[in-house]
Amino acid sequence: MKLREHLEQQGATEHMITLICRITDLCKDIANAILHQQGKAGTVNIHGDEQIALDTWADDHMIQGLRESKLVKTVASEEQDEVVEILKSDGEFGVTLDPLDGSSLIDVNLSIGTIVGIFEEGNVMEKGEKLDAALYVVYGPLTTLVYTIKKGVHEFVLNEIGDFILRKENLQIPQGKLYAPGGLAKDYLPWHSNYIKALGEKGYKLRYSGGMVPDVNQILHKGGIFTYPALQEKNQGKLRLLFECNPLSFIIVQAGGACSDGKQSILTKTPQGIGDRTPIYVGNKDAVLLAEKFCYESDQ
Ligand code: AFP
Repeated sequence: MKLREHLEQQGATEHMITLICRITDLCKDIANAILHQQGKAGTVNIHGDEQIALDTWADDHMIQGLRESKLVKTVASEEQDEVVEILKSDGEFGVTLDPLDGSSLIDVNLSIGTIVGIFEEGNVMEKGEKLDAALYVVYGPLTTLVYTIKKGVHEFVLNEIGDFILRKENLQIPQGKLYAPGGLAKDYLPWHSNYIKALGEKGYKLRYSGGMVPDVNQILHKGGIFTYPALQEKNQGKLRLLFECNPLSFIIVQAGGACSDGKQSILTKTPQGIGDRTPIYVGNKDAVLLAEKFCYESDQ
């Protein structure tokens, strides 16, 4: 089954179907562009991440494609300093974008991804729990798409003639024992170090690539926990609330998992600014609850 047919079967609105199909067509262009990626752009985004030419190209390409769709009112992109207002739009959607997450991994041939959050009412500075849809694409040995419109989590694979074909329907995160621990161990807070140690003692196996999209995708399929914690000098960690943590947490929660910043669900956090970062624990409920237990006990 092709993506559009599946979206229709899910009862998505025509505008949502058109928007998601447009976004995934843009991701196909990114998949092609990765094969011919250029060198560094010599620029840095507001988060201080060096931008390669492909980062800026992918960002421009996606924003232009959303503009032409005439369905999108606002776009917040990891590569932009502020929210982009699309004035001549007939639509109301708000879209958050991480056009090319993990781009520093391309030159060592590791998988990377695109992350998208969709709000029907246009305001991209909403809590993650207000998302109406979310999707990610993994550019790896396969190009796969995972999406939800709050009616299950579904995976598609790009075939040889450029169609996303249904691969797995109604994905539920299995109980598993993989852990993907981001950040430098020397910078961990004591309670987080104790948490990671406890996972090891429980028999969890380390699987971490440095690409959030493939790492979280692996947790969705095999179970366990992805974390990028608060650090000694960075109490909000590294990963962005709007562009990375909200859409991916939304998908994992829709697949029966859980998410937290150590104290509360990530999806309940009200964004204060486009560049907000947050500590993140996302995956099986028991592993997320264990992190919150360690965090709580550290405050006593
Ligand atoms: P880049 O986009 O700069 O490669 O960073 C990728 C990322 O934002 C996210 O995809 C990873 O989970 C995280 O950073 C890896 O960060 P560390 O390199 O500090 O582990």
